[in-house]
Amino acid sequence: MDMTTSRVDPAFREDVRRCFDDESHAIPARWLYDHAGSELFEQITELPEYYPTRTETALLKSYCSEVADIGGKGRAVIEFGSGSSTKTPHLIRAIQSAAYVPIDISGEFLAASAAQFQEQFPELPIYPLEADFMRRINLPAEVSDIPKLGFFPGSTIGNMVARTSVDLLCFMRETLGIGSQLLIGFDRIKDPDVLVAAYDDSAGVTAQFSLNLLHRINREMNSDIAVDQFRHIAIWNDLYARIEIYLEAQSDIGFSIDARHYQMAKGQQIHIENSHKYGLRDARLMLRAGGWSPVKEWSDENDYFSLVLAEA
Ligand code: AVJ
Repeated sequence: MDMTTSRVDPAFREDVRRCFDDESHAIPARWLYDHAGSELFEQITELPEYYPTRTETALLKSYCSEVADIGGKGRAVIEFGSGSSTKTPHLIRAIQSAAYVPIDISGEFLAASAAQFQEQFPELPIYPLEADFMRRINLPAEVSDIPKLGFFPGSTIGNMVARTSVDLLCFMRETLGIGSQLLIGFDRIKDPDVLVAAYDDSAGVTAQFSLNLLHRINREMNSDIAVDQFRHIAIWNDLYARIEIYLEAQSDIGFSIDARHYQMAKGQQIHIENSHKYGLRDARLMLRAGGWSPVKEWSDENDYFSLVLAEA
């Protein structure tokens, strides 16, 4: 069996082809998270410049017990984009969760972290779900009668443009049901230098994370992109309040993907990620547009990051 082509997700193939065929030169950010990408992202979360993870984790540690007090107690936690699930134990413990449903697009990564989680919580029923949460999801029947708390940390919502975020929040409301709660992280608007440094770290880990997308195309789609001919770029777009990440060709370059030939000129860019930042009122409005009522919010002393609890 030809492993290089058999593993490819048809939706990934389609998005990559579209990127080069119609010259949109954009690939959705979710394809950054194959196994290697998920591992690189874990490394990003430990970088000195990358403040979101440690700031949000500290907020969770300090305020999880309040979530329990505002009706979170005993709920099943449904985590959208669970990755390595490192923040979740605080929440599970604080609300004495009845069950845990981690949802992630990287199946291999999901299985490993679910197993690790089970060791930490031997009694907790865990139902891992390998899925792209941007498409509609059916929750396991085992949690259908348990009140739910959606958990969407990390400002993952920031990868989406506003209308996609609102669509997702609407999906989540349908999936979780009326009376559910949602605990969601929003990265805040701040000094652009701090933001750019967080997405262009001095150790070059974020660059590796971005460039892994090209390696992934090479691995999965029979292609021969010279990855070392591309450079990772992070810029702050103030009008859209977002960090934009590009891969820029450093020379005129030709490559083939799945036997189709493509050409990029020196300086041409592939747009691979947006990371939107929010004012608190932006966050509240976004939630309300998606059918969620903000209940309470917590921020760190610098207002670098906020956690918002909302109700459907
Ligand atoms: C996982 C989408 C929240 O936007 O901060 C980090 C992804 N990309 N560094 C973010 C990311 C480059 C991250 N999110």
